[in-house]
Amino acid sequence: MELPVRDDGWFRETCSLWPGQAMSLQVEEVLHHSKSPFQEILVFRSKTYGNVLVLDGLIQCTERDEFSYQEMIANLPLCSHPNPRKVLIIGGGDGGVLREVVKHPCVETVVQCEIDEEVINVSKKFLPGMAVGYSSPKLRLHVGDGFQFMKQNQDAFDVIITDSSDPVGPAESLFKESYYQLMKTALRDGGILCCQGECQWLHLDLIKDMHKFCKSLFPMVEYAYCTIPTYPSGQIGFMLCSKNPNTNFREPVRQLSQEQVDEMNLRYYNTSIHQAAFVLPEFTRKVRCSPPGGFCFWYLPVGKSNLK
Ligand code: SPD
Repeated sequence: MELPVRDDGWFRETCSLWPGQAMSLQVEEVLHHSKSPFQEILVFRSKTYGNVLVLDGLIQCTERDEFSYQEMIANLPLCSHPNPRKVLIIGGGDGGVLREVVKHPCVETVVQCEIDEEVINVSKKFLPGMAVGYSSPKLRLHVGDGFQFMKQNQDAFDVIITDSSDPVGPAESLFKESYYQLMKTALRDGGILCCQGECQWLHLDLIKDMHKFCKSLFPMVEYAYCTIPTYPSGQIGFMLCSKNPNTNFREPVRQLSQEQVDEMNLRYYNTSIHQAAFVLPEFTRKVRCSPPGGFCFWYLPVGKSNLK
């Protein structure tokens, strides 16, 4: 297996999902390189971003900036639910989302369903600051396929978080309507889901399609985003859906005090950034569509929801 580090000592992330651009990190030492039954796993120590986990050539997390994504994908849904007691995480093998979820005292049980046990083991070894969640007594770890797991566990969860890789290869199905339908049946009444939602600078068509089918399935749907230097274009988004028509994602029903933020050791998430995460730039509110005969722009008025 060829080591995906260039002769000049740099790792370069390229992908058909972001043509013509690349994120590069300088490698100090390759710590792990293997091929699991599911994917190629690389961990290296970088010059300025700490240890970095790369799956099938795509950066999943770095020790320096992972907290923004992991805190947001966990806390946006958890603070939007009045009493999340049982949580399901699909994916998230590095453990960072799990670390954030178990911090909430009201959360009693977290089921993590990760298909690739090797990612869990590698993360425990090289990303201990993320994998710390695996020692929580609240955890029930299930190594297996998320689709199968949800088919067998219906009406079971208050919150479902999908921490997936990008929609190329195996993770592609996690961005489809059938997957969201399955999550809907696995949620209890009033349940909320939050999924990795790619980047508005790169994947506006995908986001628009996802938003459309989500609106056909759930009464409340919103899109939010955070900044993160090592993801493509420095941002990543989140698709949030609720079975409760009264959920207002923009005004979290559970607002953390500064004391709670400090106690939970949050470094990105607070109530203000929760509220701000749903304020979208004009180019995202004006979603392009291409009807027969040309282009049109749907102007989406400022209101309760940016994407209608
Ligand atoms: N472009 C990379 C998107 C990766 C999202 N998942 C990251 C896993 C971190 N827990």
